Amino acid sequence: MTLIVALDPPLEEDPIKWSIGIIEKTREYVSGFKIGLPMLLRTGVDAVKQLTAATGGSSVIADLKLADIGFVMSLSAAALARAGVRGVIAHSFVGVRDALDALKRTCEREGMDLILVVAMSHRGAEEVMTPVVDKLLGIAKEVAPWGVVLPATKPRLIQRGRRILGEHIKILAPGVGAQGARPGSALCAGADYEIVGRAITRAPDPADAVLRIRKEQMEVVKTC
Ligand code: BMP
Repeated sequence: MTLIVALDPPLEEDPIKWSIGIIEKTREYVSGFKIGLPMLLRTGVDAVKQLTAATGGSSVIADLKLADIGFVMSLSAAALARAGVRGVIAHSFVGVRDALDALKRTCEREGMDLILVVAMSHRGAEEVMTPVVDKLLGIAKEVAPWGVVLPATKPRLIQRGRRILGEHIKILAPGVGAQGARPGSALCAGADYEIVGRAITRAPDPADAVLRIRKEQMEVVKTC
């Protein structure tokens, strides 16, 4: 399956109840779920165990976009691993030595997937990140994480990432739906998963939204 649901709960909802509701409606049709700071700040890491238990085997990725020295990033990753979180997202721009090298060792020790942000979906990413994308891809290649984040809104960056990183590193692409990219377009460019948040979680019927997005992914992939 090629879909990951981004769970970013509305402030007026109970974040855990709201997330479990979405997880139960969609888990059989998706590869996993992504949680981030808006959730973790409100629930703390222990409550995340309820989410990882509710997924029934699909994975939960913690999108903290870590960007610190290796020692500190490792503390965050290890705390998440102990709550049953399967993967953690860090920024690639912090570099390898004393940073991502240490985080990678921690992830290996904790049995966790490391995912590095190489480029981003929003327009401001053109100011600093996109101009140095080859450098960031070089860091990702050296670290050899389980996966990288490349934006669905900029398919040429996904194509470039696939060419430079080869076939073994997974590409996760956010930006489908609310940010404008069409379901399936990032898969056509070389991504393994599309990350979709609001187009699913804010839909009146999230299960129906997932099914429609999957159908569109399949139709688009047939034409690429
Ligand atoms: P939505 O489909 O509602 O736009 O959500 C996209 C999700 O992907 C959000 O959780 C956001 O943090 C994440 N994301 C993104 O939108 N762009 C990036 O470049 C990197 C991300 O992690």
